[in-house]
Amino acid sequence: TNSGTTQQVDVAVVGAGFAGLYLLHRLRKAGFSAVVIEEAGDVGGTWYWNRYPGARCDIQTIDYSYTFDPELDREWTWSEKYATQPEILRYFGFVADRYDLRRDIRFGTRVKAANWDDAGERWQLTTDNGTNVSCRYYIMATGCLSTPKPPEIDGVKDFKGEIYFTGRWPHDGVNLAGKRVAVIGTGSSGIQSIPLIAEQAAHLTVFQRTASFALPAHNGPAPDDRKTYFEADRAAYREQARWSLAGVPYPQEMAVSWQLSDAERRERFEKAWAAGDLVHILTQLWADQAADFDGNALIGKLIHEKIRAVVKDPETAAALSPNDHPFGSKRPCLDTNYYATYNRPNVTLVNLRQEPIKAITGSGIVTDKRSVDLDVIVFATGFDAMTGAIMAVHPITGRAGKSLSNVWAQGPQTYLGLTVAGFPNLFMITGPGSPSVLSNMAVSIEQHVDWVVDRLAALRDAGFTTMEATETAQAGWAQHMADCSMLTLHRLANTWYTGANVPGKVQALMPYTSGVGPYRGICNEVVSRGMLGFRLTGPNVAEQC
Ligand code: NA7
Repeated sequence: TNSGTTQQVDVAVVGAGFAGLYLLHRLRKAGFSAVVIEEAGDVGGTWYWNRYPGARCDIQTIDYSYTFDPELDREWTWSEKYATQPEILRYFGFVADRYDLRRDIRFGTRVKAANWDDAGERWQLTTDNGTNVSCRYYIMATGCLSTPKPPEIDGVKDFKGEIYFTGRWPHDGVNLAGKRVAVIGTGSSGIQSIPLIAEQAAHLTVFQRTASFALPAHNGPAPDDRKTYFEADRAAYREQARWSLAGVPYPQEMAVSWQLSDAERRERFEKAWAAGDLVHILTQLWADQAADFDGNALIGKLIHEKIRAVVKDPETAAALSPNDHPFGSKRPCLDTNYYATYNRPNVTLVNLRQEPIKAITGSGIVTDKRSVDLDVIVFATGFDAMTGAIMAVHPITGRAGKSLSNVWAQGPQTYLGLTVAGFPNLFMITGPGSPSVLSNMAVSIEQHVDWVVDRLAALRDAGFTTMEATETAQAGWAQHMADCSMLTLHRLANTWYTGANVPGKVQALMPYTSGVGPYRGICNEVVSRGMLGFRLTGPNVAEQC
């Protein structure tokens, strides 16, 4: 309902991507009125914005799908092992149509401020186009990699040519034919786009700060072994994914590296290289690959060999071979022709470790050693990950006038990655503290959405009106997060997982590192133990702790 210029709903959601669409569907089915507020012109989230050449999913699309409705699962078949961005965007359009979701989504709208009204027990949202929103529950479905990082390089404004960000690629494409192009950044976005940009451009100069580990995607039809496994019993396959480490059904590897001979290790590695699957190579080589420095270092050496075998110029091969972080501690990439692209005569790699960028000028990029004239600069420089979209986009003010950016000044604090003490009835999907970016997002998103909507329905049915994490529970989660992260190698790399990619950002390992299955077990236990760690209140019920 609308009162004046304020829309009254039970639940407001920000974001109409993978999470927001499923939230809207589940909220409606649970009997809540809901509105989704979305800045973009249509559904799709990440896949709406990231339209750069070569943009693809790098979790197999058989696994990167909604699973909540077996009929939907049957109605949609992906054309490839790794779908392209346009196909994934079509999928979200299909889902939005199938469940008639668009009528409750306000496109082209931003939330400018969100304030908790303690007396009314509601969130009051100010939007940038007229109607404000008053809601009992406020849910951030804003994604983990949604806010592009500013370029942080002097002189960007002086550049007279064209500038593009992979994460905000123009919808009608970019003509790079015959142009002198630079790509800055060699994470997933750079590695996916560089081979295609090289085919179009007159000359491509890649500016690399940290080399990423990349392995060939071997894209094509979905592999037979996986398809057979999936088709044999779809429900069992999905259930196994839900209780797995990374949200893709693979068994726990038991053999540790030193139990295997060189030949056995090489055989496993070659199999992983041929599989072209990140989750396979990140979990199936040997049991100590992600926890033990020496067990891990064996993988780096094997990948360096692969790079040397493809890249003809030894200096370029050496620069492309990561030697400053353990394999998997920074997100590895899947590529199609990435390393081979450096054998093209029209491609140059600039190693910023040896010659940092001094400035961008009117005509190009100047490093300590050279000056490169350019028509186009592409920033594939990443995102203010995990907290950016929640914190930077608008002020969120909770109980007692406390703002989330102040509360998180020393790093994000959450309970289960879903809630924050002092912010009643606020939820985050794939927030910091959730396994999200270390998993198949599809599995994490569905689990978070189900858990949140189930709680809201249970609260309503029991007469509660607010739900808030206690400080004690939140401190406990921080301790548990820290304990888990000491068991992995993620803490040894400067990455967007730790906030290191954004100058001035507080350093903390943001995702939960022990996997989606154990995480799901904890969330279930919180419920079975009477909402352990949450304070619930309501007009007709005594306060519970
Ligand atoms: P990433 O993975 O954060 O990659 C960004 C890249 O840009 C990375 O190589 C950075 O080097 C580089 N970068 C960032 N800022 C600069 C500056 N100022 N100068 C030079 N180089 C810079 O983002 P992506 O978009 O590629 O991928 C994001 C995720 O999307 C990916 O992990 C998948 O989950 C899908 P650095 O490593 O910081 O030295």
